Amino acid sequence: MARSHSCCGSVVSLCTLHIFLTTSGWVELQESPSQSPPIFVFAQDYLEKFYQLPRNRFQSERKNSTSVIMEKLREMQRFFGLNETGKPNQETLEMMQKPRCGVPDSGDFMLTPGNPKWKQTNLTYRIIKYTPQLSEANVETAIQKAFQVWSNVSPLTFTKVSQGEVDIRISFVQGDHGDNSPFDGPNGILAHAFQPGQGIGGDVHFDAEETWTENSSNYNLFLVAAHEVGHSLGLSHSTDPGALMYPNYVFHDPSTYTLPQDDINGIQTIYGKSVGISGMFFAVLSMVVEVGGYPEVCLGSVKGGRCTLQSNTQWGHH
Ligand SMILES: [Ca+2]
Ligand SMILES: [Zn+2]
Ligand SMILES: [Zn+2]
Repeated sequence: MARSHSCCGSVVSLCTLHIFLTTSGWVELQESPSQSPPIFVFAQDYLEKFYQLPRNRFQSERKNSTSVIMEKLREMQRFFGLNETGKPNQETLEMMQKPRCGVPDSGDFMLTPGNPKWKQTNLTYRIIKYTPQLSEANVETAIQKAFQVWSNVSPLTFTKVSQGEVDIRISFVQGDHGDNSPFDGPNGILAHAFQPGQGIGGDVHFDAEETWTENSSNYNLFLVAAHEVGHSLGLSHSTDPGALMYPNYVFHDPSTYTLPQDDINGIQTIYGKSVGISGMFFAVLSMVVEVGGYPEVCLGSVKGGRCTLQSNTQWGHH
């Protein structure tokens, strides 16, 4: 895994801060003058965003919730496979600095509880708002490839629509954009997406203040989009650092990217496997019945239940 482990990360530089663990388990900070925000605010903010630590409206309330914070810290450390100390030690703070998805690692995300899924397998999407950093064609290619990662291993199909109502709306937005989950400027939270459902359900938002790329520099749009589409389809975060649904951004070469087994298992648990050979058989049968003749034999590879025919026409399953 090509995971980056830089100490002086991009969100908040913690390297020059000295941390002393107190007997109560929380921290006292010895800050160099320009360091802001302090670590405990940073750590609490992280736990509030991603581990459902209740938000305290007043600074004074924070003092009373040390045990709650420690429990949430342990939960976070458990998720990332760190030592479950309940204390914001160096490795914990470094993990919190990594750029990541805005969807929480535990509990329900904004919408309906349970395990929502799309009832139909033929889904539509629309790119509502583009980023000026990439050409529209490049954005469309990245998004299309992101959907393909999932359609390759499931019965799902995705069709791009340019007008009207669709299942999955995609947009680049910044700051507070009306869904109670504001973006935070460059780095930090890169994007988020909603579970399957009506209205905002399934929608994908990218932080428009990130630098979006089609290469290895931060942040590769295809990789982030493929992750977010996983949420749009009903998947939550994986603790497997190799999985696409791992919450932190990890670069992989997009040109050779294949979906890790953990994610394949996840999507197939919800929607079943791609229709594959047996589905092809029935598709051929129905085609014979329909046109009263024999179709061309599938010579190409069967990908995502699709067969590329000799005549170069594609057909799938229903
Ligand atoms: Ca951001
Ligand atoms: Zn995510
Ligand atoms: Zn949003």
